Amino acid sequence: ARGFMTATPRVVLTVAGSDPSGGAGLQGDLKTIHQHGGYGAAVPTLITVQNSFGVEQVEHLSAALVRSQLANLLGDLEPRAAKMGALGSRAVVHVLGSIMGKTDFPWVVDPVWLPSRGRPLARGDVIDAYKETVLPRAALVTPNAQEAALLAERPVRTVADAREAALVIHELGAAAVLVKGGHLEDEGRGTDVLLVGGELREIRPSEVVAGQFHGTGCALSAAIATRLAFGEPIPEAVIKAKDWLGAALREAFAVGEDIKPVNHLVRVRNKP
Ligand code: PXL
Repeated sequence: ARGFMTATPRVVLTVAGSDPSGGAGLQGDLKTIHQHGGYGAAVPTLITVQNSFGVEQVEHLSAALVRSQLANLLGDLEPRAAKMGALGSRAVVHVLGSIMGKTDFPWVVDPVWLPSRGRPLARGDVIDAYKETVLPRAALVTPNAQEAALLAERPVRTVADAREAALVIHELGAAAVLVKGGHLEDEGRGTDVLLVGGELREIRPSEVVAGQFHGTGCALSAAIATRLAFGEPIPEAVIKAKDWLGAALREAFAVGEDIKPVNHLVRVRNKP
């Protein structure tokens, strides 16, 4: 008789919005997780109407529906790591905070409130809700300069500002903080600041890829989460995810007529 191999993959969960254009959100995350060797599981929080020109419309799922999806899933599957992207409302942020408190795997929190173009992905005052419930339970939070400024309540224009903001966000309870430098001014552009284990370091890109791309932040946080699922420590996971993202931008896909999505299919050179 023929035997069957039973492989147990590393499950990586994404809790995010739907981007039907496939570059960002759930769709982009699943591709990223898969490309890094993880088994992607996905809980949608909101539905966008979107193409390469931006977000046209946003419809939020109820907090109760997000809660049942998560409770049902986590009663069965056992993720090794998770990431959260757009949550959309205070009520959903609170649901995530309470679920995180009952899990023992690391959560990468990508605070997504505004898309690069189009309608806001969050309504009402979600920032305080993040501070109260989600940040204190995050293994890593990955704001860009604008999001870091909102969390830290100070301007973030230079690498020095990003370092200060990372310290403030760590004080808010996030175990580790990555302030992404893609929108910093001048020579700071592309330099990320990572605060982990009480140590601040700057991570320079091997090359700054000019242009605007879709799905960049989502791809980075999903790649980091998948690396954490394989047991990689945060600094290595961040550095290697960023290397992969650089290649994914250099070889961005020509899909749609306007902003190009990152190339999730680019080879991962240092698979976790
Ligand atoms: O880029 C952030 C982002 C995250 N999640 C969803 C999005 C976007 C940007 O458009 O649509 C669902």
